[in-house]
Amino acid sequence: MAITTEARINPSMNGKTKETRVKTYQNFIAGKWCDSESGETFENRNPADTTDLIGTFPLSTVGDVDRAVASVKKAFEWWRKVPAPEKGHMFFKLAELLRERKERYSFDMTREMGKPIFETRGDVQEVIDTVDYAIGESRRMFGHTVPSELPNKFNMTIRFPIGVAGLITPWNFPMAIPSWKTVPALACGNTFVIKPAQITPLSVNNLIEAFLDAGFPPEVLNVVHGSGSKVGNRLVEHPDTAIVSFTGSSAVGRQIGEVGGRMLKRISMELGGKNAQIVLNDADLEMAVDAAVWGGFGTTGQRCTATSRVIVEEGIHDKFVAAYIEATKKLKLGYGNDKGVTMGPASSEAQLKTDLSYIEIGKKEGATLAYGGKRAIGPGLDNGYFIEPTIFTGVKRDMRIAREEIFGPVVSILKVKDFKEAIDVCNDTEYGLSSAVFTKDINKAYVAFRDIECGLTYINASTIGAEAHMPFGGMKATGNGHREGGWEAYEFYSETKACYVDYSGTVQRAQIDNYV
Ligand code: TAP
Repeated sequence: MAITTEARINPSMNGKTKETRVKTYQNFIAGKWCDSESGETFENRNPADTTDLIGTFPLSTVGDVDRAVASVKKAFEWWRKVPAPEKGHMFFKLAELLRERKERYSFDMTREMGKPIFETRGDVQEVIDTVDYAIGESRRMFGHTVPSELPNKFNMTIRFPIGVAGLITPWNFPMAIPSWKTVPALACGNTFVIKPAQITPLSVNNLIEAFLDAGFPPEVLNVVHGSGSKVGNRLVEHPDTAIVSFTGSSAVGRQIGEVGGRMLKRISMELGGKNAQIVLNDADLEMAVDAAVWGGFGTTGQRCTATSRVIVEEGIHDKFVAAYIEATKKLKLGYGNDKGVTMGPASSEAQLKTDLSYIEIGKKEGATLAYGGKRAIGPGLDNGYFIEPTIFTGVKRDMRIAREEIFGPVVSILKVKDFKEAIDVCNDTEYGLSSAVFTKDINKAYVAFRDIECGLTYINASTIGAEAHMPFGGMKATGNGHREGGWEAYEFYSETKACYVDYSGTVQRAQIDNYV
C-alpha cells in the first residue's frame, strides 16, 4: 500500500503489540496512490494512547474528488459490461486474501479505533462474509420473466448497473461498513469513490489494498481522504455520482438527503439509533444480563445498534439491576491489542466529551447514577479517551438520556409495569434501528415482531449482532427505507429494466391502448 515515508520510531507504548513506525498514507485516485493536491495532511492517532501516532493521511480537496469521480466514471463504461460471474472470481480471491490478512487488519483497526482485537476480528470477518455472499450473488443477479398480457410477446426484467457511487462511511465499523457498500456496488457493475471517516482511514486503505491485490481493476475504485464537509459534501453534490450511500449521524443524513434529493439521486442512509432491550418477568436473568453488558458496552457503546436503554418489567427489575452492575464491574478497560482487555476507549476526544456531557445531563434530569460516570484513569489509561461503563436507573421516558443517541457506554434503565408499556416505551423515540426482547413466551415474541417499530428485532439475543446475508437498517429517523446487507443491498445498487420482445410479426397495442 501507499507508504511514502516512515518518519520516526514511536516512543510510546512499550507493549509487544505496538507498531513502531509512523507512516504517510495516500489517496487512491485514477489507478494510483497519490497525495492530495493540497499537500496537506491530517493525523491518525491511537485513541487508547494519543502519543501513538499511526500515520498521516491526505486532507483532500474538491479537486481531488473531481479527479476521482471523473476517473471512475470513465471506468464505468467498460466495468458495467464485465460479466458478474467474472467479478465473482475476483471476490473469491479477495475473500482468500482477507482471511490471510485478518490478523494484521484487525490489529491496525484496534490501533486506530480502539475496540478490542476480538471485536476487530469480527469486523474483518463481516467483510469476509460480505465478500463470500458476493461470490454467490454474482451468479444470481436474478430478474423476472412474467407472462405478457398479449399473445406472442415475451416479458422479462434485468438488473442494470447505475453508475458512479459516492460512499461515505463512519468510524465504528471501519472495514465492515465500507464493505457493505463497496462490495455490492462493484458486484452490480458500478464503480465507486469512498470517503472514510477521518478517525479510521487506515482500515479503508487496507480494504482497497486487498481489492487491488485480488485483481480488481484499479480504475474502478478510488479512495479520497479528508473532511466530511469538503470531500463528503462534494461526493454528494457532484453531478456524476448517481448513487450516494451514507452511514452516519441523522443530522448529517438530513443534509445529504436534502442535497441529493434535489438532484434526484439514489440515496441510502443508515443513521442513528436509540435501541432498547426489553427484559420481561419470565426472562432468563443471566442471559438478559449478558446481552445487556455486551449490547451496552461492546464497542464502548459506539454501535448504531448499541443497547442504550434497558426496559425492565417491575417484577424482575431489582434483581436485574443488581446482577447488571455486578457483571459490568468485570469489564477490563485498556488498549484493545493487549491481552484480556474487554472494553476500549471512546474513539475520539469529541465522543468522550459527548459521553461525559450526557452523564451530567442524566444527573441533572434526576436519574440515579448507579454505576460508573467518570473518565477512567489509571495505569495504561491516562493517555487515552477512556470512560467508565455507566448505568443510570430510575430513568423516565421523557428524559434526554432516554431519547437522544449518546453513542457511548451510557445505559439507561427504565422500569415498566407490563409488556404493553414496555413496547410503548421502546417505540417512544424518533429512531427505529434495533430492539431485543427477553422472554420465554412465544406469543409475546410475535407481538414484539408485529408492534416494535425497528428494522431489527431479536428475541433472546442482544440488540447487536447483524449477519452479513440479512438486511440491515432502520425505520423512522434511522434511515430512508433502504437496507444494507443481503439481497436488499443488490437491489439498491442496481436498477430494474423491463424488457419486452414482440414476436407476433405485427405491431400489437398494449391492452390499455385497445379501445374496441
Ligand atoms: P457523522 O459525523 O455523521 O460522520 C459520518 C461520515 O460522514 C464521516 O465520514 C464524516 O466525515 C462524514 N460527514 C460529516 N459531515 C458531512 C457532510 N456535511 N457531508 C458529507 N459527509 C459528511 O457520524 P459519525 O460520528 O462518524 O458516526 C456516528 C453516527 O453514525 C451515529 O449517529 C451512529 O448511530 C451512526 N451509525 C449508523 C449506522 C447504521 S447502519 N445505522 C452504523 C454506524 C454508525 P468526518 O470524518 O469528517 O467526520
